[in-house]
Amino acid sequence: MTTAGTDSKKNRKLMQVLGGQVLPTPPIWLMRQAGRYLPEYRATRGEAGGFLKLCYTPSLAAEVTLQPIRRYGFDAAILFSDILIVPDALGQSVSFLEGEGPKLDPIQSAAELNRLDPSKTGTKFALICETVARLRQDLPSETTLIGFCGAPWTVATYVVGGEGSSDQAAARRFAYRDPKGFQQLIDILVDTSVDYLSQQIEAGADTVMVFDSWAGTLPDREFATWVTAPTARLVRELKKRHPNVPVIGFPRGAGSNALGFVKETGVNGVGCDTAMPLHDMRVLAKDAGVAVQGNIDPLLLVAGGEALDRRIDETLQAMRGLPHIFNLGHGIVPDTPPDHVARLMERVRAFAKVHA
Ligand code: 1CP
Repeated sequence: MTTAGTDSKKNRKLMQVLGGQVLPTPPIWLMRQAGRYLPEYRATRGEAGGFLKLCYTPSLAAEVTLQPIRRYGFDAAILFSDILIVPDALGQSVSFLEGEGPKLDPIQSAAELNRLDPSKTGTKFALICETVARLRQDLPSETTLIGFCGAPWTVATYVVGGEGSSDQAAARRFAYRDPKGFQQLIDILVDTSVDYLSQQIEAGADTVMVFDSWAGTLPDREFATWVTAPTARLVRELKKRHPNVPVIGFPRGAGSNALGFVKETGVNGVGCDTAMPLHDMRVLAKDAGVAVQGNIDPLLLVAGGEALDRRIDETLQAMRGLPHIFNLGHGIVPDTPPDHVARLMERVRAFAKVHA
C-alpha cells in the first residue's frame, strides 16, 4: 500500500465513526440502496437475465453497486450480492423466481447436512470477491466499501425452510427437536462465513456487516444460543485474521436483547431496526460503546414530505455527540421514489450547518 493510499483511507467517514469518532454530520448510506426502486438497476438486472446471474457477473454487480453512489454520493457502498450466496456456494442450489423470492431445496434434518460441502465454495466466492476488488478500484477514495454475509441463524432459516417465511417455523422446529444437529448446521455456517468475509476483506472491503434479519422471532434463551453465541464466534474468528477490520451487527427485532448482543459479540457497530426507540439507540452507543446505525422507517421514505423531514431532524438531534451512522431500520422498498432519497441526503448533509 502506498502512503497516498493510506492517507486517502483516513477520509472514509464511516470508518472514522466505526472507530468511535463523533462527526458533525453523520456518514450516510441506506440498506438496499441498490435495487428495484432505481430504473438503472432494473435495466442492468434485465441485461444480466436474472438476479443470481447479476450477483455472479463481477462487471454488472460492480455497476449496480456504483449506481446509487453516482446518483446520491453516499458515504459507503455495500457490495451488491445476497445472503443466500453462502448456501448456494455450499451446494444447496438457490433460485430466485421473478416476484416470488428465493427457493432452496430444504435441509430439514442433520442427516441431510452432507449436502453442504465447504470445499465447493471457492469458485463462487472468487466471483463475488472479484466484484469487491473492482469496486475498490472504481469507488471514490473517500467512500467506504462494506462487504457482508447473512448471520448463521438467518441463513439457517432459509436453508431449513427452503424459502422466506414470516415466522421461521421450520428452523425453530428443527432447533427445538434436534439442538445438536442444528448446532452442526450453525457451525458450518459460522466457519464458511468467516472464510467468506476474510476473502472479501482481502479483496478490499473496509468493513463487513452481518445481517440477522430474523433474529426477532426467538425467545431469550434461543436468542442467546442461535443469534448471540454464533455471531460472537464469527466475530472472534474473523478478528483473529483481521484484527483491525470493524464489524457491524444487525440483530433485527432484538429489542431488549440488543445490549447483551453488542457486549457479548464484540461488534463495533450495530444496525437498529425501526422499532428501536431513539433513547435505546443512545443507550447502546453510551453503555456498549459502539457506533449505532439506523433507524428511519423505509415506509416513511416512501411517503416523504414533512413527516420524513421531522423524523430525520429528531434522529439527528437525538444522536448528536454520539458515533452515529445515518441509515434506515430495514432495506429500501421497491416503490420508493428516487427523489425522496435525494431529499433525505440533502437534509442530513445540511443539518450540521444549520445547527452548528
Ligand atoms: O432484483 C430483484 O428482484 C432481487 C431483489 C433483491 C435484491 C436487490 C434480493 C433478493 N437481494 C437483493 C440484494 C441484497 N440482499 C443486498 C445488496 C446490497 C444492498 O443493500 O444494496 C443485501 C445486503 C441483501 C441481504 C439480504 N438478502 C437479506 C438481509 C437484509 C434484509 O433485507 O433483511 C435477506 C433476508 C435477503 C434474502 C432475500 N434476497 C432477496 C429477497 C427478496 C430476499 C428476502 C426474501 C424473503 O425472506 O422473503
